[in-house]
Amino acid sequence: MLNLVLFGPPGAGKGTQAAFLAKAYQLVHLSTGDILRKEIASGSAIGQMAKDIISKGELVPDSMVINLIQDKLDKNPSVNGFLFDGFPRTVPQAEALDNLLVHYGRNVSAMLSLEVGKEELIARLIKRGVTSGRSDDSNRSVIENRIEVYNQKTAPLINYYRNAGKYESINGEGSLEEITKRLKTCIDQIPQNRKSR
Ligand code: B4P
Repeated sequence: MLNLVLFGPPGAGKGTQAAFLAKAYQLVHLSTGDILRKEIASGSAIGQMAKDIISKGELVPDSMVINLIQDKLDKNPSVNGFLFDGFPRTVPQAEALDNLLVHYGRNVSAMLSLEVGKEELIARLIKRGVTSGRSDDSNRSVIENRIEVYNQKTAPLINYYRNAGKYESINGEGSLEEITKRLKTCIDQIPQNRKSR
């Protein structure tokens, strides 16, 4: 089994690369950003709560995303593995994920961290904002706030996974194909004992 956390700041290419990797390794792709955007589009109670938070570039409450992920794990009991994209984003989320995976007899095989410079991140998100219609890609100050929130609340996860011996750093700049190749090389080198559950 292979359970991967695809990690990085907003605009690092998580969603982009997750699509390639999920297909290549036959993993269930779980993007909390995509799940929340579907909740917003459907007008659900969760979506209504998340909408304003996301448009300001803040994180939704931990309990909300943990429950959404738990629901997806419940619905996919016997799959090859999961690709977590945009989750966990805080230390309490990472702890909750570890506990949930233990419950299902799984563990995190590796955390793949895409490294991209701040100006490149901003340029990518502004470009996407022109066509995506996403409220959180709408202006530079919201994008800068997302990067700030990442630095304060999400970057500490690097140490969390480093301490667990699961942190892998990958250069996230270059062509899509080059980055996919780097990620695959890294995944293929994960020791077998980390892929056994
Ligand atoms: P996400 O959907 O996860 O948004 P994101 O961080 O911007 O990542 P995304 O995957 O969309 O972008 P990507 O880097 O692929 O989250 C949105 C919001 O939901 C969060 O801000 C938060 O409010 C909330 N949320 C989600 N998960 C949460 C959680 N766990 N806890 C609390 N709140 C949560 O790519 C960006 C752009 O770069 C794309 O346009 C792509 O085409 C381009 N790109 C990618 N690779 C490139 C490359 N190599 N070269 C050039 N461009 C590239």
